[in-house]
Amino acid sequence: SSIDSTNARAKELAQGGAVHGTLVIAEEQTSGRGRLGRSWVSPAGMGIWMSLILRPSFLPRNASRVTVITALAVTDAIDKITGLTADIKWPNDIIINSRKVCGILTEIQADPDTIEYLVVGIGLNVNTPRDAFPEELSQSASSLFMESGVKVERNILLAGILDSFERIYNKYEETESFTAIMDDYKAQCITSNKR
Ligand code: BT5
Repeated sequence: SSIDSTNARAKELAQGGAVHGTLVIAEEQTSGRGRLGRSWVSPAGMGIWMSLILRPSFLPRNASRVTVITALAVTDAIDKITGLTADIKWPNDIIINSRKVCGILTEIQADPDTIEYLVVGIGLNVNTPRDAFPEELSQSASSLFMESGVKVERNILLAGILDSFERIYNKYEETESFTAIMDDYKAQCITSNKR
């Protein structure tokens, strides 16, 4: 129900041998983390705060591809379940109407040639009302509820994200071809060809 950070917990579990596909999910995070020591606001009961443990067969230098796959999975699920059109802001933000609704944090433990484990964290503002965001995020952050006016069943959305993720990720692992995935990413990325 409440945890410091699902990414931190997932890394502990992965160190202890948790299997590929293990999911850590919480109602609330008390120290949700972004990249580079930034924090992630994760109030109780309003969003999806989760981390997936993966043990990929591909090389460490391709680990950031998981962020791309995750961004596509999240935008696909948002589109299918809410009808909202979400864009991707390179490298790890999901944006609706110029505001951030989701951030992705990918962390790896690796040797030079082998990924021991990878944790992909997803923070998605689902039913967050405007006044639940701190003042400093009031211009930049949004939620699916704020954008559509409709509350979204988080379990359904969670299932949708995992479904899309599994489809895209497995296809990549099986074929090791990233071209089609990158084409989809570029088509949705609002920062392509911009300074
Ligand atoms: C991210 O970092 O966008 C990655 C966020 C990942 C969060 C998930 S939640 C589950 C898992 N467990 C964790 O501890 N983390 C992951 P970054 O690109 O560095 O963006 C962070 C910045 O986004 C902050 O400095 C704020 O400006 C802004 N921000 C913080 N909380 C936000 C929120 N709830 N909605 C929108 N923007 C937010």
